[in-house]
Formats: sequence, C-alpha cells, structure tokens
Amino acid sequence: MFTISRFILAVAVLAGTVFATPTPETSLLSAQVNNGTTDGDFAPLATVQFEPCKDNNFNNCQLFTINSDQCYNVASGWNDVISSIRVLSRGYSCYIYSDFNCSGIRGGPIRIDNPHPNLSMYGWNDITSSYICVPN
Ligand SMILES: [Ca+2]
Repeated sequence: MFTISRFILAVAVLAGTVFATPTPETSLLSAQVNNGTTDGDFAPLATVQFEPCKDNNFNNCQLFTINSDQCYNVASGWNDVISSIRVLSRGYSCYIYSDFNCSGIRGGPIRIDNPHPNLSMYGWNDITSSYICVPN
C-alpha cells in the first residue's frame, strides 16, 4: 500500500513537470514574425514645378523641378530679384523666405490656384532668397 502511494505521487510530479515545460515551437514562431522587411520605409520623393520670375506678370522666368519637403536656396543670379512667382504642380504649397536656408521672414503659401504676378503687392519684391514646397 505504501509503495503504490509513492508511485502515484511520483507520476503526478512528473506529469506536472511535463505540462509546465514551454513548447519550443513558440519561440520559432516569434522569430518568423519578426523577420519583416523595411522596403516600405523609403517612398520616392515627390517633385514640384516651381517657377520664379525676375519681372512682374511672369516675365523673365525659369522653371525649376524640385523635391517636396526640401529647402532650396535660389539659383545663382536669382537672389533678391524675384518679382513674380507661380507653382505649376497641383497639390503643393510653396513658401518663400527672405533669407537663405528657409530662414528670416516667410511668405506664402503659393499654390497652383493662386499665382503671384506681382510680389510687390505683398512687400515681397526682390526679397526671396530660399523656398520650400510641401504637400497641401
Ligand atoms: Ca533676401
């Protein structure tokens, strides 16, 4: 009688040990789920057509194709000479700045549906030194 009781107790302890042991498949599954790629993290930059002009009413212009969300200093020969300006790409707002590196006073937004043929109306004639365009 005493021997049989000890045997049953030993079986019960062993069974408990088996059920408490975690199954190795669990960690295998976690490793597979975490094996993702990062392809979606790098979307191509959108380009914007931005046209500054040295004279009023869009005369003496140059068309620039630029990346959105990136500050540009004006090209050589274009500092403090812009008198009219327009954006030819739908869906973007462009801002002009009185100083380089998008600093100083900010003007805008300039969008495809509100070209600026005469910047002197806003006190902005021959002031622009840098600009940036961002999605609306
Ligand atoms: Ca300036």
